[in-house]
Amino acid sequence: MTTNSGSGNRLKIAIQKSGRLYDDSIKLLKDCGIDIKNGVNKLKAEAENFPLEVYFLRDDDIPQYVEDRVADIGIVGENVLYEKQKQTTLVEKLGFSKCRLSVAINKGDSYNGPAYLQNKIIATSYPVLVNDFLKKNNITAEIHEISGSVEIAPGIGLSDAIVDLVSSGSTLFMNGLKEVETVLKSEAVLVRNNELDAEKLKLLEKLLFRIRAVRKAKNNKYILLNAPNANLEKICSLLPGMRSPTVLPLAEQGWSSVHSVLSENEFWEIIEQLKDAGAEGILVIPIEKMIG
Ligand code: PRT
Ligand code: ZN
Repeated sequence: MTTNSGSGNRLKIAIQKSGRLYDDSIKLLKDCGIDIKNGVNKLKAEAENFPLEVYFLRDDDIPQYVEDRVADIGIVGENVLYEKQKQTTLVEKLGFSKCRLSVAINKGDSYNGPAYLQNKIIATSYPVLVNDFLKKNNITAEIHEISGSVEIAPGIGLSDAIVDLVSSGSTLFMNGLKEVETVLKSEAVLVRNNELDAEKLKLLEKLLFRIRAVRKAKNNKYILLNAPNANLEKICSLLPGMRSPTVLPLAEQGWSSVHSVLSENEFWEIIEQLKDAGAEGILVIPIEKMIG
């Protein structure tokens, strides 16, 4: 493969051309300060302010292109990554396009674990992952591979069960099916070619540094509040901050302004405790980037 079109020093990233991964992939790059001009139906685009070249592809093809180093890195769902079994390295989970690959059966049937599937016909677009799942559970079943609308297979008598991606569950529900077992939990991930040279790895590190700062910021909020000095110690103990909270005196005697950072997970619980400890005028502000 010749890659010498003056782009040797650019990191080549493959992202989905259109579909469920597209918007969040572009947004992630944008949040990392990387602007991409994507002409309609273009296969390739160059970032303006980062040495990055973007290839727009079908998600199914991304693992192969990364293995072959047509692209140095790629963004793809774990479901596709593991199904395709290409030689790539998972660099980072990206936290979007979350879904699960699940077994679903007719709503009225009772499920007694994977043994339910013994000698049954299973329709799926993920034969490799289903085969692994069956093997792991010592089940023999027939896999019927179909590429789309898997959820209609039981209704038209094509299969007894399906294994398909689920997010809200409404597709299953509308087709008279119920989800009974998770085969794989999936989200978008960043993958890379196994043999990137030092220069490409350095660029990848640079990109990764930005991605982590963006993701960390998304999971954290900046919080400001007014605290009566009498309760300051208690309030500060609830707020870890990046190092420790910032405390500034208010013009009003006996009160301080406290600034800190809270993670999304513990957010509501800590807000309650802060109020109980006498905090007032609590402001919560999104953080754009978070370093360190
Ligand atoms: O054209 P190309 O091949 O690139 O795209 P595609 O049509 O193969 O993929 P696309 O864009 O539909 O999905 C891309 C990736 O998004 C998948 O590989 C998953 O990693 C991820 N993802 C997240 C999902 C879903 N959620 C999802 N709900 N992919 C598909 N679905 C489908 C599912 O197959 C089912 O038909 O949505 C339906 C179920 O959704 P609910 O909400 O009704 O449960
Ligand atoms: Zn696809």
